Amino acid sequence: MSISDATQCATDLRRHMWMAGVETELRRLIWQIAITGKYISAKIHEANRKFAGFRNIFGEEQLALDRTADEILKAQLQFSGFVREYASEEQDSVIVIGKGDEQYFITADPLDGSSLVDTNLSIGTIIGIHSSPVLNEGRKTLVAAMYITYGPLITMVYSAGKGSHEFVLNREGEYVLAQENIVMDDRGSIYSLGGLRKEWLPEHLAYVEFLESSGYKLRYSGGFVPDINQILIKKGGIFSYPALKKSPSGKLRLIFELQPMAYILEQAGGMATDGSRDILDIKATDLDHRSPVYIGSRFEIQKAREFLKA
Ligand code: AFP
Repeated sequence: MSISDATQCATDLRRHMWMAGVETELRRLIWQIAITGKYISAKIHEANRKFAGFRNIFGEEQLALDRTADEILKAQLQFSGFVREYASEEQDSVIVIGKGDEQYFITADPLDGSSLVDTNLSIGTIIGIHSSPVLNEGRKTLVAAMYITYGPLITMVYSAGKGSHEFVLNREGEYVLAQENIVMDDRGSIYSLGGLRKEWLPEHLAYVEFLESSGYKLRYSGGFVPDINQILIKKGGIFSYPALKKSPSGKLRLIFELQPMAYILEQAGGMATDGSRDILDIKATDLDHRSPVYIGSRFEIQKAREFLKA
């Protein structure tokens, strides 16, 4: 039976994963992380209510939110009993949270884009689930990836290596299937670019001029999760945070941000590259490893490779 047949009536997350044949412990872990999104979202709302009208102290609250999201996530992962090590963008080193015989190793950006909280734009949580220690090539260690968007709706996209699927949190607090097996088109019509234009390298600028002369529309929020979500849900386009003159490795972190998103988009038929290598084939050398990125539908990524080679 195909996943599609089997999940016709499997609209909630747990049932969907079960019908899709996701292995028991991984299923429970993904569920536990998805639920954590509810607690993090409650904290975002709490902070916004508490500090509305007091913008000058919002910076402190934003830092506190990052830490709070990290604490909540770490506690939930520890509680799950499935996680041996936790690597978070909020921590300087990998933290051992298990007893030593647990199956999974987690990378997390608990609250990406937190500087946007006061603007009421969407922000998100990004998770990589690995079967071995995380400082390696993502393609060798990742067994699942997921992200949660905190926007007008809370949505969650996960892939456990059998397609990428989108869920929406409903009023009853259940994640309900919105799209199963998302398939991106070969080519899209939007572009989303980070970094200052004056800092871009000539080959990147030439690529952007190609996109602009081809009629691509600019769509950039400054939040990696909603910007990638937009490309996935619109089924095409390109997001790039390129190498910059002052920072040749760009801004975004390989294991916390780029590899989980590359995993999800590849599972939907998209691609992700640093200009020459697939993002998932890059071996992380340290937790702070950064990389330029071009991620989206196939046509745009292949074009980016041609321009960057030239
Ligand atoms: P913050 O978590 O500090 O808000 O950074 C967000 C982010 O890491 C990522 O979500 C965006 O894609 C990127 O930075 C935006 O960077 P610019 O502000 O340079 O456009």
